[in-house]
Amino acid sequence: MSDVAEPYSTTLDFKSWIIRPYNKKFEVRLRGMKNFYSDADAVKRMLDGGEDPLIYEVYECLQPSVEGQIDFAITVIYPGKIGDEYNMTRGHYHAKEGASELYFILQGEGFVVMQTKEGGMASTPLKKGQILYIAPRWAHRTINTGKEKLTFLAVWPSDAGHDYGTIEEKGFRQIIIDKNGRPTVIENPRV
Ligand code: S6P
Ligand code: ZN
Repeated sequence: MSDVAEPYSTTLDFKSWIIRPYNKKFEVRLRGMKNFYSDADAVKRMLDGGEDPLIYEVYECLQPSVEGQIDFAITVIYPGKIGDEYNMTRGHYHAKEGASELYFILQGEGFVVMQTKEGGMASTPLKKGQILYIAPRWAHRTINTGKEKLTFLAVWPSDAGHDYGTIEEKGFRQIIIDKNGRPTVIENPRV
């Protein structure tokens, strides 16, 4: 029986939208994702000025990375901008190309931008109650364009793996910026 995973449960608090217990938590501040923003000057100005804001945090329930298991996590993206670009996750491809994912939006508003290595591009506005299916091969980044936290539950195969390097090096082809006070999807000038 020793190699049989045990069932368990955790609880989602409907006020704070945090799950407890979780088995891993990570926080991403600006310094930790400085190469992911398109406005390098704005990033440098903030960091040189001693500002290193918390952009997002993730509460994860991870299983062993084997086929058949699923991982899940709550992501909380804080409101704010770096230059004109809204607070967002780094974004990634799943290393295992056949791995898909589900997002359940719990709080706030924003966008998800998605792309494939074959040139596919998609962007979808997100609001509370929405369920987003991220098909295999689509890289995904979530952006908070609102004034409150953007919080969502993600569920994905435990053996998916995460490729951040491709996005860090090449950027997303579409980014979401504040243009005259409105979230606007534009082509990334850096790409
Ligand atoms: C994992 C899933 C999410 C993200 C989280 C942070 O497959 O997509 O739990 O890990 O939203 O984003 P990122 O791009 O830093 O992993
Ligand atoms: Zn993912």
